[in-house]
Amino acid sequence: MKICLVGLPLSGKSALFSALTGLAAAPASTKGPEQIAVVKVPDDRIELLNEIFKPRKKTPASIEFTEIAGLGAGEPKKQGLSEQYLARLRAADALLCVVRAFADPSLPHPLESIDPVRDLRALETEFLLADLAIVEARTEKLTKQIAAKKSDRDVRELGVLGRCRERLEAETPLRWADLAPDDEILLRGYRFLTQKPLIVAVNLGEDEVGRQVEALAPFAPWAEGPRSAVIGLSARLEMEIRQLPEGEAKAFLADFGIESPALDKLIATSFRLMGLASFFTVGSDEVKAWTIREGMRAVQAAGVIHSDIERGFIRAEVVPFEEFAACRSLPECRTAGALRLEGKDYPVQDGDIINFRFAV
Ligand SMILES: Nc1nc2c(ncn2[C@@H]2O[C@H](COP(=O)(O)OP(=O)(O)OP(=O)(O)O)[C@@H](O)[C@H]2O)c(=O)[nH]1
Ligand SMILES: [Mg+2]
Repeated sequence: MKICLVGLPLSGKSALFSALTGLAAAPASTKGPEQIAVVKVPDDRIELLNEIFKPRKKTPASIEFTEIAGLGAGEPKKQGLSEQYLARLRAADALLCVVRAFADPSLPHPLESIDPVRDLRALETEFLLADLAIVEARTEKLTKQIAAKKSDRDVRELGVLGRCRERLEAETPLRWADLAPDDEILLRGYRFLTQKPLIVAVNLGEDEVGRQVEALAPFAPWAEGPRSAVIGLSARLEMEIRQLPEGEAKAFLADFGIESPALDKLIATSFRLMGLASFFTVGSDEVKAWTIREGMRAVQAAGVIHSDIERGFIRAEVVPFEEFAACRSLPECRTAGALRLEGKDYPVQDGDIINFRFAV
């Protein structure tokens, strides 16, 4: 799962990215104009499983963050985003928009004043226009196709695109457009930017991070809207925290009136917004979090581990996490009746501990 960092120049993307790479499971790699970091998803549950099973190996879930080279200063105003830039954004599963709220007279803002809501709107407008361009091109093509040879599927798609156009023209991002689930599925192939989950990282000044309520109030629509979230942080502080020895971080945070680093929350929020969930496999060899889409069926979840387990699926032995945490061992769970046998169609729940029975 990939999250792409976007933002105006000097908004703090690289600072945030280095904070994230400080947490990376694998070293950050640089591939041409983009840098990639694979970041572990913080999860108390896997820590508890680790404590109980004392496995040789612990594997938490991870997600990938990419920073792509910044937008040119005047770019959003002039000719829109380049096709190459857009293609990179479209490949992402979610967007992390970094907007600058910190003031620093030595760093000129590309739009000359500090106004993070304006910056966010400017970026969203670019995304809306990019989506609208796709809708228009496809509508034209479908209209011709239907005139030549009418098919139900094409007619339906044209209808959905019409609804998208209405929303986009009213400046409603598609993630907030309240489309029917069937419409959403039909649209997936387009990889619309405004349909992707959006995390807004408001890069606050060091003097503001301790009292965020006021600074974040203007972001209420993003905080409240479906599939979007807002997180206030100081990218510079987050980066500095990663470089401190464990014991010193708390005191450092306290100096700025913050309890805990924002990065854990950012990663966990991203994971949730993308509609992801974890199930666990446990044992003395390895305790591992597997990433699935929320509500995935047991047989599909088995396939995430190995296609053989999916093919030869017999049943899943499932213990919900809370019940495991109470019993603290699988035999205890069995005795307590907390271990259930589930079939192929069981919708896996976040936190389930699963042992798949299979035969190939
Ligand atoms: N005061 C302050 N400065 C910051 C903060 N975050 C970043 N900066 C500074 O802002 C400048 C730009 O930060 P970057 O992280 O390089 O910004 P960027 O978005 O990656 O910029 P481009 O890659 O050029 O688009 C650097 O000098 C940072 O040290 C912050 O939270 N507070
Ligand atoms: Mg940068």
